[in-house]
Amino acid sequence: MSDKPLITSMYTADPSAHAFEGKIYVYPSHDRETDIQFNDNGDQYDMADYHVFSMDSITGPVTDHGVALKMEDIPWVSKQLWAPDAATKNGKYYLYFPARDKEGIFRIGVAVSDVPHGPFKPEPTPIAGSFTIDPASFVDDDGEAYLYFGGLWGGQLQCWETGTFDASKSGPQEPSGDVPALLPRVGRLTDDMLNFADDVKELSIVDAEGKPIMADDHDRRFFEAAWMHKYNGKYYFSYSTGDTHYIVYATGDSPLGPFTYQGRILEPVVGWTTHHSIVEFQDKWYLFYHDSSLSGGVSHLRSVKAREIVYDAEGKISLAGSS
Ligand code: FUB
Repeated sequence: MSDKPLITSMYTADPSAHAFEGKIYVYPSHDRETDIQFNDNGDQYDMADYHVFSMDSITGPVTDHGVALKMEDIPWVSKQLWAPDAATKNGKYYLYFPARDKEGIFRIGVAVSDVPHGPFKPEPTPIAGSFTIDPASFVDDDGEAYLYFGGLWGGQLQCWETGTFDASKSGPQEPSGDVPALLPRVGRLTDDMLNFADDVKELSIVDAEGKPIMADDHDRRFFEAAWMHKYNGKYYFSYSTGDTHYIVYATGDSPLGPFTYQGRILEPVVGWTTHHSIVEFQDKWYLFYHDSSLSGGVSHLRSVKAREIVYDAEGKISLAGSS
């Protein structure tokens, strides 16, 4: 497979890829130019709509299905349509997306369509009990659906340590020292996919000795870009380490964890952010990710790419052709 961007007609990032109806559908962020000052709060990531893309084959042409959802149509949103994901259940398609509400607090919304490419009709309010960014949906083989989410710094996860929003912790800050790292969150979804079925929980990530990954362990602690997939009966939770720029993963026996850290999938790419998804299509597995090479390294102008991944006999992941 080539290392070229899949889409060159616009900047796209945070690709959530799914095999729906015999095709690959990609649900990315739609990056755009902005004159907003760059900062570590991510204000320059000022996206206003989503396009959906599909491919009949991993090397085939990419179809742009046009605007699937835009900010003006979502009553509760003030700005920043960040990394989305999609799911299907009960014959319908659901687009989950984070955005700032009118108070500037990130919440997660859901929008519904009869077809995988949309357009999607947004619910009038964010999902009750939702907060922070980067929703990743996962429908298990038994039909139970889950939403994983969370993101540090601009993503505001550190503002929710006490359970209510603490604005004084906004911006590029997080716990440090001899304390466990902040954890991503998971919520079980109701059968209609529009609400959390019960309280959102922390998703435990531990090392090989069963000890929590610590706050100062920036090579391994969760930062953002949650993703869940299942391979050979095991649950794989993968994520970005943010300021150390790795995509890493942990495995477990339940979609609710605990998860044991396993290793890296992707080394740092051109640009600050790294964000991915993992999907099986036509008996092969692919990592969708982004980098900023097409824009010459501008961190908020990214492009989606794909690489094949393989598993060894123990279920460890590596990029195809890398070992
Ligand atoms: O695209 C905006 C933000 O950048 C995403 O929500 C993060 O995961 C990072 O990729």
